[in-house]
Amino acid sequence: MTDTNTSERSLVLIKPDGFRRGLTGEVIRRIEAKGYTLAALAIVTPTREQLAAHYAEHEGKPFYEPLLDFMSSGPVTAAVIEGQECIRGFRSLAGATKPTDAAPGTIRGDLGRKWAGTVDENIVHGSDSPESAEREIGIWFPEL
Ligand code: DAT
Ligand code: MG
Repeated sequence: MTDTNTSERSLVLIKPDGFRRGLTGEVIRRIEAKGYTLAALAIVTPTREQLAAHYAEHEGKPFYEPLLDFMSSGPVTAAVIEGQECIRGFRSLAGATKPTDAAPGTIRGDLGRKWAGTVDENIVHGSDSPESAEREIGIWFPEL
């Protein structure tokens, strides 16, 4: 990973499990406490089309349909966050994909756990590269 002085933007989603459990404020608190700023914030009930675009890279995988079902099961909070290296930094705050493996201190490690079902419910999404971030921001905040 190259370090950069240029401010970047990342797309964060607080997924339906996080929204239902009332963890929206806690996730935003951690983002702000880290020092990143909010550039956009919205509560959205995602459409299937939005989710298919967002998760296009996973189409055909065994967890793809359960993932779309889960992600369309209720409102999500979408945010654009800003700051130097915030893409990598938020992934670090979020922790490993599987909440069982995510380190304590991370969002998924502290607040998530394994539940019954095919898909890993893990509270948050964060973009994984500058290219993904710009693509995903276009899906959730077409006006930006
Ligand atoms: P991440 O969200 O950490 O970037 P990802 O992009 O590989 O992970 O996968 C998207 C989501 O799909 C992930 O947050 C949870 C779910 N998922 C990924 N791999 C899975 C698996 N092997 N079994 C069940 N769900 C999975
Ligand atoms: Mg991903």
